[in-house]
Amino acid sequence: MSVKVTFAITAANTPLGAVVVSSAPTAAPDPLDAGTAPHRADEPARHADPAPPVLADRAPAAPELARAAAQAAGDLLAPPSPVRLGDVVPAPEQVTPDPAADFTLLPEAAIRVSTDAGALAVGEQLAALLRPATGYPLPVTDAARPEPAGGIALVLDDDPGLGPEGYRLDVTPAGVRIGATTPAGLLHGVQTLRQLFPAAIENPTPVAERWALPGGSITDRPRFAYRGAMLDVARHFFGVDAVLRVIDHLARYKLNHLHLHLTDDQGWRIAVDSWPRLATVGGATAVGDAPGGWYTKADYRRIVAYAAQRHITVVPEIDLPGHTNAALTAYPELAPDGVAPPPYTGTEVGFSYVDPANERTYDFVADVLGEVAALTPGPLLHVGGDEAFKVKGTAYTGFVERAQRIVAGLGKTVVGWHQLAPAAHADGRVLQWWGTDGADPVTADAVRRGARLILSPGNHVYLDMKYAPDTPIGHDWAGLIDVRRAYDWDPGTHVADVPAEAVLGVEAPLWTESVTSLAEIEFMLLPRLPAVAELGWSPRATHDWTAFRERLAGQGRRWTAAGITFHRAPEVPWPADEPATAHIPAQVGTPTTTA
Ligand code: NGO
Repeated sequence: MSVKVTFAITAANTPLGAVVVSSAPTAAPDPLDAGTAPHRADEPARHADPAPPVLADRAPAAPELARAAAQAAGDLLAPPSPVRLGDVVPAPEQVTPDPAADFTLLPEAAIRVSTDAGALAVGEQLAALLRPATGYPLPVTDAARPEPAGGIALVLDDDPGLGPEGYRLDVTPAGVRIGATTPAGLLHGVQTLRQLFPAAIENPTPVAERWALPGGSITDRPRFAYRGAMLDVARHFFGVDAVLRVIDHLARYKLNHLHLHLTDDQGWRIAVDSWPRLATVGGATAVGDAPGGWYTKADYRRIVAYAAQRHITVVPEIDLPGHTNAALTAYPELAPDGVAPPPYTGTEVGFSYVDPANERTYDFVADVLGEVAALTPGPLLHVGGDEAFKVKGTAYTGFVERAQRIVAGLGKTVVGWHQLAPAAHADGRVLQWWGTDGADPVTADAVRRGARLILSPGNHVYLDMKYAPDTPIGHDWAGLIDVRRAYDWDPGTHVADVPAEAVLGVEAPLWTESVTSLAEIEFMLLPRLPAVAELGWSPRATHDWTAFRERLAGQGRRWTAAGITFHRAPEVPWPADEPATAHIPAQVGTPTTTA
């Protein structure tokens, strides 16, 4: 019998009604500058005082002429877009506003896309993002050389300067043009465009709003090639729908890797045909006797495909040789004493391991990694390697070196937690550094031998850490991580004696010992995930906490409109209608168990 957990999500579908947003100043306009004085989108255009009568015996003064001109212009002036061109997270590389070039999307607009299956798929995603709130049909058509023509053009360009993920976005009175060399670049441009619309664009149902965009150009590309988040589905199990929603959050902030921590002491979450009891027995449990569950191969493929459509690569982790109690309950022959341990539903670490001295262990490793590799189109396979406290010295390095060879034999590149460092180098291997002290000579030495790093410093980006002492869930072993702490560090220089070129990028792990629902996942991810995303994407020159917190504040209304839970962190200046609170709203995901 298979047990699956699904989540009934209610908050996401709650229509929130019209949200009218404007960041334009509301101070009285300067009459000399009446032609450009901003006013709110929901107010009638302001008019300057009536011009005084012109006396026949003198020429009109300059202020009088200005007033007359302003009055003549009157309602013909379109209000400016409520969003500024630079109000984007992660911060773009180059922003050139042109206030004279604002554009408003109208009901008859179309999306025109280069003739290419990948570009068309991005066009359809853009349409799906914009249709609910606008209520516009937004047909998607393709052409050899698409033009904005009063709508939006997504164009595959030959511009090597943009790199494989960069894009250029132009907003002009003629429409929007996004150019990129790949569909991935187009999608990143689409995510930027999405943030340039008024926040009400996130509403799931039509809103009466002027869909104005700020004029100008953005040229953008990522600082690091690897930008990721990890979800631990082993301590608590989360169904496919929750994972897909997390993928949406990653895509929104231009992250391109989802690391799934699929196995641990408390549960085994992926079906393996050659060792079926791993899922059926090992998958039945979770922390605190919460419902277990596992992904069938079809479930896993669905996750991989959904991620791939968003240009996100799934990195599966099978944690070895420690963190394996669930596997040992299913196959006691792998345990050092050959005896099945009891299922484990607590939160301690470091006590379990598969026997590195038993040849059968390597059959298990090869079979499991082989099946997972076959399901995974991405190049990376994560073998864990953390906290195997009972497998020491050469027993540990010997095990790791065999596991690394097995991964290479499958045509994949091995990733492991940085505890793998003392083992021999394997071609291309990647270490995920989760230390809390950047002085780490063992890791630096592995880098000298050829390893590259993904940075997940525990005291900056472990999103299972509490924000503050009163955060209702989470750990604090690596300290408290408020938004500023998540943001204020530099992946390029963080680990001593590791050059920036050896840093592949950043990843924010969310361990789930205390996280039990989709609402709690979102509460821990937001607003810290965008901070980590910005470290991975934006050039260091844009790094500025004061500017970041302002831009981040603008995301709050978007999350609210979309029904996404987030922590209203007090250090972020949320708009006045977003009160600062630190509670998790009532559970939005109620686990239901089906046989
Ligand atoms: C550690 C440990 C995990 C815990 C996590 C909790 C790593 C790589 N191993 O990180 O098993 O869940 O801390 O913060």
